[in-house]
Amino acid sequence: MIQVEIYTTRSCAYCLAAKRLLSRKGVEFIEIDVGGDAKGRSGMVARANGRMTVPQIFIGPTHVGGYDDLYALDRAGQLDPLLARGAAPADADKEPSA
Ligand SMILES: N[C@@H](CCC(=O)N[C@@H](CS)C(=O)NCC(=O)O)C(=O)O
Repeated sequence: MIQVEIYTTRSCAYCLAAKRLLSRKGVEFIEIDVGGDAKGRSGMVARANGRMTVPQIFIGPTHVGGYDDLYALDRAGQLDPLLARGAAPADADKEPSA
């Protein structure tokens, strides 16, 4: 299965929601807790094209974005194919929401 990574902090409702959505789908993920980890956080920001909020979710090479983006992908029927193949969805180059 494709590698799924999620940057989180402990007190983050959006992180919990994202993890629940992934878990409901039976997806295993690597959680990177950047709470109190300034170096980890700046690594996340660099990797996430400047986005500073948690969660930041990566599916294989694809930067999905935050929970809203994950949810929108799922609603659009694009999350399962992405999880299955790890390729970028057709509109992956669009500007993600904040
Ligand atoms: N729209 C974003 C909202 C994410 C968000 O606001 N996350 C909060 C924590 S739950 C955050 O990162 N706040 C700033 C911070 O913790 O530094 C998403 O769906 O992921």
